[in-house]
Amino acid sequence: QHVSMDLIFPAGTSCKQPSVSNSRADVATTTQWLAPIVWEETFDLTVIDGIYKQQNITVATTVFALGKYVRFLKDFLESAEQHFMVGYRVHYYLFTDHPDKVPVVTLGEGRQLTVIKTASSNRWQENSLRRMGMIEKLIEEKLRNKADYIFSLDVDSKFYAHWGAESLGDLVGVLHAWLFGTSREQFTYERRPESQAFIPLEEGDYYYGGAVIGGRLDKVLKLAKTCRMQLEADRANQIEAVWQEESHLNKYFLYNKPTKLLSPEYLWDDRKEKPTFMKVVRFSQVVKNYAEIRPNP
Ligand code: UD2
Repeated sequence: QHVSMDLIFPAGTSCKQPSVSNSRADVATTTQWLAPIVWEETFDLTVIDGIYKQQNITVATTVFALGKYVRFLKDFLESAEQHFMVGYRVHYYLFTDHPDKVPVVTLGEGRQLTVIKTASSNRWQENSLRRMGMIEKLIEEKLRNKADYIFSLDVDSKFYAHWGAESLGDLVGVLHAWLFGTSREQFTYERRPESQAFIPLEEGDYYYGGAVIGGRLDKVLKLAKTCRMQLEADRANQIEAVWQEESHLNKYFLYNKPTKLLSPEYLWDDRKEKPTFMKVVRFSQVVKNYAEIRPNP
C-alpha cells in the first residue's frame, strides 16, 4: 500500500493562475508545521478535481448510529449524497444495532452502503468511544485494497454545502467550532495526569473535534489503534477522559501532527452564530435533545 500519492495533473486542463499573495487575510491558512488549513477560497476545485478524479479513489466512510441515533441517518445520508465527495467512489460502513431501521436512501453512481450490525451500550460515552476499536478492526479486516482514504463522521450532523477532495490528506483533523480561536488553557483537553489523554496547560496547538477523522488507511489505522489502546489503559486504571475518545484524539494529534486541517466550515454547529470568517457551512451538528436522545445522562 503506497503512503503518498503523486499529484499528477492532466495536461490541457485550464485553470486560473495561482495568486502570489494569500487568498484569505482574515484566517490562518497554514499551521506552524506548514500543514494547510482548508477554508473557502484557499483552493481551486478545478485543480483539485483534476488531480484526484483520475486516480479512481475510493473513500470509505464510517457512520455509527447506535440506539436512538438511527433517527439522524436519513438526513445525514441524504445530505451526504448531495454534498459529500460527489463524483467520487464512496463506501459507507454503517454500524448500527437497528439494521431494520436504516432508511432507504438512493445512492449516486459508484456509491454503496454496507450495514454492520453492532451491539449498543446503555452508556452514550461507550457508544462514542468504542468507535476507535471498530474503525481499527474495519481497516485491518475489511478495507485493505478496498479503499484509499477513510473518514469517520458523527451521524448527528448534516451536510449543507460542498465537501470534496480538497479535504483529502494523509492524516486529517477538524478544528472544533466552539473552541476555535480560544487560548490553549481553555481547551477542554484531559487535565488529569492519571489519564493517557493528559495534556499539560502549556501544550496544545488546536482543539480538534472528535466528529471528523480522516486520512489514508494506514495513518488512520495507527491513530485508531493508539487511541483504542490508550482508552483501554485508562479503563484498566478506572479513569475515563473528560471527552472520551475526543480527548485521546487531541493527545494523538498533538504528538502526531495532522497533515491537513479542516476549518470549522467542516464541523459547524447549528446552534452557533456564524462569524464573518465563516463564508460557508459545509457540515454541521444538528440540534439534539441530549436528555431525550442519550441512553444515560
Ligand atoms: C462530541 C464530539 C463527538 C465525540 C464526543 C465524545 C464533535 C462535534 N462531537 O460530541 O465526536 O468525540 O464528543 O464522546 O466533535 N453515538 C451513537 N449512539 C449513542 C451515542 C453516540 O450512535 O448513544 C455515536 C453517533 O455517531 C454520534 C457519535 O457517537 O454522532 C458521538 O456522540 P455524540 O454526538 O453524542 O457526542 P457529542 O455530541 O457530545
